Amino acid sequence: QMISQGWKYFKENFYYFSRIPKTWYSAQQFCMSRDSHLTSVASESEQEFLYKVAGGLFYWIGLTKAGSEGDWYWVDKTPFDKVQSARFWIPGEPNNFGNNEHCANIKMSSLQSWNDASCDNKLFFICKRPYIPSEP
Ligand code: 2F8
Ligand code: CA
Repeated sequence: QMISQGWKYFKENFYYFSRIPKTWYSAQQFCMSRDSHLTSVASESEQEFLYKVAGGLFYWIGLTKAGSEGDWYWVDKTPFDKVQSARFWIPGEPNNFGNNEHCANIKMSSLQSWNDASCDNKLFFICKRPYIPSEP
């Protein structure tokens, strides 16, 4: 069987850790061109997997804001659980610094690792796509 080159497997999904920095939007475009999206983070074990592979470098994740309230949502359509997700922000974040921080990244090598930043920053990024077994 062909193994997805450059993609890491974890619990039913493949993850791609880019080596080239892009704006949040360009990163999401890149992920979509590879049948994926910027990653969602739906559990503590997933968060732990991601920050450990990230190794202290900054990576965009698939969390951004929409609507008049500026509510956070996952670009892969995973429902955003504000209460369960609160523990993954760096203390004091998200702070919408300069009123221009509408995209989230993994900034720290820690369970509390997320920061909101300007979507125009060029960062590495993480794509996620489900592993779909094919029939024999
Ligand atoms: O102190 C936290 C603060 O640090 C930076 O702003 C000075 C970050 N900016 C970027 O990463 C672009 C803020 O997002 C962060 O809240
Ligand atoms: Ca911030």
